[in-house]
Amino acid sequence: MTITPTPNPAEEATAAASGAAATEKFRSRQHTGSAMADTKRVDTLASEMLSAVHDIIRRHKVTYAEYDALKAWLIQVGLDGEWPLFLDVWVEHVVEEVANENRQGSKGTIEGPYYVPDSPSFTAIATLPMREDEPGTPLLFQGQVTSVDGTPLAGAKVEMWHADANGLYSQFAPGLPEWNLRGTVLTDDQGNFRIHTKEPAPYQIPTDGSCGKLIAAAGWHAWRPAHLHLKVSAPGHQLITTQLYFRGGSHVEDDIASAVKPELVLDPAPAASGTGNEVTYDFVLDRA
Ligand code: MBD
Ligand code: FE
Repeated sequence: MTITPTPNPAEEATAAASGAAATEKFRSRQHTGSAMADTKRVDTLASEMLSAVHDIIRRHKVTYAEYDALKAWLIQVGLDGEWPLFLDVWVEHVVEEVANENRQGSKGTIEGPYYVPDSPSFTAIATLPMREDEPGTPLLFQGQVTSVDGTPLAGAKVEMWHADANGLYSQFAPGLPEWNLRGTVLTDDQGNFRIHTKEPAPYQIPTDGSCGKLIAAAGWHAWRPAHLHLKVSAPGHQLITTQLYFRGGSHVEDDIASAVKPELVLDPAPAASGTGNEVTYDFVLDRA
């Protein structure tokens, strides 16, 4: 018997649909099989991971019923396409911590499952692609990209993507324009950029799939604070992947994905234009 996602005639956003899209996008972007070519390294990491599991089983006297529940759940995570979601929510933050521990410049945080490369490109003053009636408070996000020595970086790439006011990401939920709330903005000759968008809302990870089942079974919540995703890059510099949050917003203090850092919390103020809010945030890139 093949197991297929539940039919979804109303084209609602479902865990199965966003999971399948995230899994497919990840697989199409990944060419890094060689990272696992070192036998000694694989031996060390796989052995230690298994030992950690064995230790938990002994300490908590895990039963056959629990072992079978785990097996069924792991199978279902794959069927739901939720491995990218699971890993990015509960594991990636430690990988990011280790990867960026020696950076001098701006803080990074996790990428998450919903990045898409090659979004539409704009010069320094840009409005992200959005629907005519895109809901949400207008937000002007502006700043400067510099090198760690303070040199402005002209032509730096500021890629931004975020959910809409309903918590949906284009290309991972039905009914949204392909590049809704995704764009690549190039800085001007002083390294400056200005991006007009709409403030995102707090975001609940899909609750109708395997990750949702785990959350419910463990008595956790499924929320991430409202956030903007960014990748900032320039020739001769290390790309930074980050997210920015909004002070005082829900779940800034208890992000399910553990991806908030104090340096990443914005303080928007009413915009000088009189419409919506604005905030300035500068990016400092480490040399490559
Ligand atoms: C998201 O939007 C996200 O940013 C992460 C890290 C996990 C799930 C959904
Ligand atoms: Fe996100």
